[in-house]
Amino acid sequence: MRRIRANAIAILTVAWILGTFYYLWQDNKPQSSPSSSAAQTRGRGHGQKGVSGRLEIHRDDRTIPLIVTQPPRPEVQGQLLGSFDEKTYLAAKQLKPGDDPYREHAFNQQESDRLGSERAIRDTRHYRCASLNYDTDLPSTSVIITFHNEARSTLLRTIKSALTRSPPSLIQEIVLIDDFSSDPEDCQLLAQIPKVRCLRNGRREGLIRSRVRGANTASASILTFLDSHCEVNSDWLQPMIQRVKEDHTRVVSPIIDVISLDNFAYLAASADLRGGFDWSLHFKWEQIPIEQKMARSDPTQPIRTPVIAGGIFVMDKSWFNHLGQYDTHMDIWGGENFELSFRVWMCGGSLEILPCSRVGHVFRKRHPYDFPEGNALTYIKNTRRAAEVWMDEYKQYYYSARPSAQGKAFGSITDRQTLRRKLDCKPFRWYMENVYPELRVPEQDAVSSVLKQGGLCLETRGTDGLGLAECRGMGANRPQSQRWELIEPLIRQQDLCLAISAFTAGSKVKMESCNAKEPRQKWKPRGSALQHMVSGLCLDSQPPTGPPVITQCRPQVAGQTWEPQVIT
Ligand code: UD2
Ligand code: MN
Repeated sequence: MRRIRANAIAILTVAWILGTFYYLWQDNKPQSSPSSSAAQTRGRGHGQKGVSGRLEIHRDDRTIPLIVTQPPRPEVQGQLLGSFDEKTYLAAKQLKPGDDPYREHAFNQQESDRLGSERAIRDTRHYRCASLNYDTDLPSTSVIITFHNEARSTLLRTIKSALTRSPPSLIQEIVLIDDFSSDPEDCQLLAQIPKVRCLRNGRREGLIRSRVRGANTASASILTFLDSHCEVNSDWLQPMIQRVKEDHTRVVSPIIDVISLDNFAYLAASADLRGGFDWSLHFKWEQIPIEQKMARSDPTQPIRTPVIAGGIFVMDKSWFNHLGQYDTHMDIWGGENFELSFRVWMCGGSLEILPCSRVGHVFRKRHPYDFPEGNALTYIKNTRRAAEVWMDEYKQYYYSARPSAQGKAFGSITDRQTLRRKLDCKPFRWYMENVYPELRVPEQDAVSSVLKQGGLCLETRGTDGLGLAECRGMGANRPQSQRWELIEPLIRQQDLCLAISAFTAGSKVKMESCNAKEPRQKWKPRGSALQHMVSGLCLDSQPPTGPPVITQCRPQVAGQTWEPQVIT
């Protein structure tokens, strides 16, 4: 009896020591330089320390006991995978000696293959999350994963982690959409796994149309979208389904942890971030505003977010359909997360990040796949559609930040405009004031002036005409046509700017869409004159009130004397 007890103690001690070493080793593994702006801000600032025999992670100011998400037991594995033969599936796509492991997928495929499809990862949630309770009758979900030439090991890990780390009753099905990958078997073979279905596109559609196809065949009332290189963490699903069950207009995301693209280490992301963007519609993670952070007494509470990253979220299926799914004229990749985010907020819903839900994702530095129309043009087309349909007068800031978008084709947006009217969505101004007041409008500080010459004011007429006229109104009553913003190098009126029609003396001056990079629109003050920077000629109104032209600069000539007067 005593021997048995002694043995048990010895085994436990050895297991404890091994466990300790494993986690120390995991935490000290070289951490990759993160692959994107997302990863740069995510996964920062944690260290580890042992306190009186108990391992703890210190992150920010909180102490998180080390809880580990274990891989499933082998007998559970068997039931989970059905007739699917994992070994053969993975072996068929192994790298050959000498192959560059980053070439095909822009992450270290060798490391992913080596890891296998399941492993223990750290439970990265705040410790309080583990004691939260969820309804026992939560509705089930259809998990939708679209992919184009994904590595087999990462795709399988996404699926298996979802199956093993979710209560089985919550996973109705996993719908894979193979977006015309080179090898149809990547998807077909996976359909041998119970609950997994595979749809293959007959041509490359891009992730937006692929997700819509998946959503249209989904049988559950709740949709869960995942990228094809994720790994979900403990209890990732319950918090998201709970929030959507309570209010079907909520669209919720997990905190997206970072899976290193070099060594596949699973790294905790900061819990103080939300989704944001700049005027070029470039997504970024940003700190929660300080007032909101101060007001957060409970770290398990949802975080309101102006936009979602796009790849990982849960949404009620009828709400997804009611709001118009996605803009299916967007191609391949990019911009759909803004379109969806604006639409959700402006049409009566909300977006949240749930700190008690964690999903790992491999952030990459480049796209490993081709864009049939080119990467830049596709991004412009997609974001331009989002800006044109949803951003109202604020779209001018998008065009100033992304001048190359002007004149690029973006197809017809009539259907989406009709949708916006039908849904009776709020204006973008509302979104700016209520959802994202932290997004500064570039010209907010710019002051309006009148441009006086003698007693007359420069004004716009019709679409692109200009002339001098009697100055009208005072202060707020000044007409729009006589208000100018002088923001070097532009002389601006709303989204139109003063431009020369040619670089020679005598050329007419007209109004056109602003573009700070356009040489014809660049001006600077020179004494009391306004000089065109490239031609060196000066703005001149031909006597007495004729349309302005550019002429040789001559000091103190009446037609070249402009007096900007700030409108107060
Ligand atoms: C982020 C999102 C991604 C999407 C994208 C903007 C996360 C974690 N990821 O970029 O979901 O919202 O921003 O559009 O928030 N794919 C196809 N067909 C294609 C191209 C891609 O099916 O033609 C798949 C791809 O295999 C992957 C998913 O779409 O599963 C997203 O693509 P990504 O991983 O290259 O995008 P990512 O994470 O850089
Ligand atoms: Mn991705």
